[in-house]
Amino acid sequence: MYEDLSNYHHPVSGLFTYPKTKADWERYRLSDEQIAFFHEQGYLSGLRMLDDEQVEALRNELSELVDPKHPLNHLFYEFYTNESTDPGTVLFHALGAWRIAAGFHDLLWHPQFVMAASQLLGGAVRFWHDQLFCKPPRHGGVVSWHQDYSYWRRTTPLAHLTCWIGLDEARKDNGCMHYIPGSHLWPDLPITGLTGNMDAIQTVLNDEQRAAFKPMAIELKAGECAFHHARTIHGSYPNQTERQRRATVINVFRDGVRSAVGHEPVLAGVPVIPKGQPLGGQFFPLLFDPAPFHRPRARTRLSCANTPARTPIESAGE
Ligand SMILES: O=C(O)CCC(=O)C(=O)O
Repeated sequence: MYEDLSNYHHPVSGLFTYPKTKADWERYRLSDEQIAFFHEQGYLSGLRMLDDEQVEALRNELSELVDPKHPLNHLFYEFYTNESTDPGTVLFHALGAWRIAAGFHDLLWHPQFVMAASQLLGGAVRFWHDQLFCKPPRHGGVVSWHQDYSYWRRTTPLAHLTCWIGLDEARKDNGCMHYIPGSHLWPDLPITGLTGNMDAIQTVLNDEQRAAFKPMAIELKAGECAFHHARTIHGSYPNQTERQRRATVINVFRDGVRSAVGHEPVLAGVPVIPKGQPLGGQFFPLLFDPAPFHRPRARTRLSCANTPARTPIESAGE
């Protein structure tokens, strides 16, 4: 059955299990040291998100999604079978898999993801969009150094977070992610391109930033993830191996982020949100609200306050 899964603001498959009690939730909580590391360095890597079976299920869904003839391909906000500007390399990149495939949809409510995101953002977590980044063997293209927020200025204020999840083991030789530690404290930089010339960003850095530009390779096993701040400079080198390098990315923001544009949609194909209005409704579900965890008197309701309920979609006016 094919339908737009953005109509469901709760999990629709049995791929993941969701905590039922407060104690169940606690096991996903990041430590104070992990949170401090994120705020100092602008990233946090090495958390296990998916088991082998879940990785396999998402790979299977991905193998259908990459086909431009998929019956729901029109639901992608953006879809590039090859976004590379270098004709010798390939970078598959698409936004919107959550609307089409149940596993990628349900991943948004993954307890490890929402708990960590809420701690790193310091509040309730609202969905922005997802992304798929795939580099085929031998000629997988680069993702050039960039800050995510350069591409997201149509939403404000900056309270955004990215989670990169490996669907293959990612090593230096097949194009793993790299971060520039500390660059989340730098100002906003202009867009210098997402593909093609890896080092185009160098043209907009000052001498101090160039001196501090020390890439950190983030090698991860399949199913592990890394979070980064929306100003953290990141990129990935080509895949020159015989192995694939596939990844899915979830982008979220703290609830309350508003539209900064009134004349165009914040994402291709979604209705225009008036300037100044908080994002919400069908395309921007609230994924997790930590407030119940901080209300000492609500103990009986605490236990299942964040268990994704099988309820109809949130009202458009939320
Ligand atoms: O997967 C990649 O290589 C790049 C991902 C990326 O740019 C991102 O997660 O923001």
